[in-house]
Amino acid sequence: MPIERSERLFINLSILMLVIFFIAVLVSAFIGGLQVPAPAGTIDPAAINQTAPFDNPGVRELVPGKRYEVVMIAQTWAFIPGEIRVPAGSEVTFRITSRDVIHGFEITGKNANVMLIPGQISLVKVKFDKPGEHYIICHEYCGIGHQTMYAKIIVEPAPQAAK
Ligand SMILES: [Cu+2]
Repeated sequence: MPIERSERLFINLSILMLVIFFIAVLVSAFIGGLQVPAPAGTIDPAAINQTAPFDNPGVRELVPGKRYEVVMIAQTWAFIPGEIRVPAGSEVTFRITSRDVIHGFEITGKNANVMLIPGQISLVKVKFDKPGEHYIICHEYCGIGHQTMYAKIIVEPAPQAAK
């Protein structure tokens, strides 16, 4: 059965678009550092205060000056802890959950953006190369105090290497 010329053109355009989008996915995954959210565990939101590690939120040093873990709780309308200090050149894994409603987690100037769902634990890995300040902001509307919900990340100059 012959295919009409205009139909053939649209079939070819559709195939071309699939190829372009597939290449875009590969580029963002391998060059853009795309992080696909993966389930990192579940938690009973009512028992956060009794469940490790969320019973003790804060910054943990895994490898001094290089690798850190931040255990963080989002709740209306704050992130706990509200201020984080790490040295430049460190890789930080954020382990976050929400105590009450759905919150957002975005780090300004970084490739980090997840939703925080009560009962779910999210993991985000971020590298901080240069000294400076970043903000963690909530991007899911979570009530009348939503616009005040943020935390600060202070990236301090790396300590001089011992000679
Ligand atoms: Cu919010």
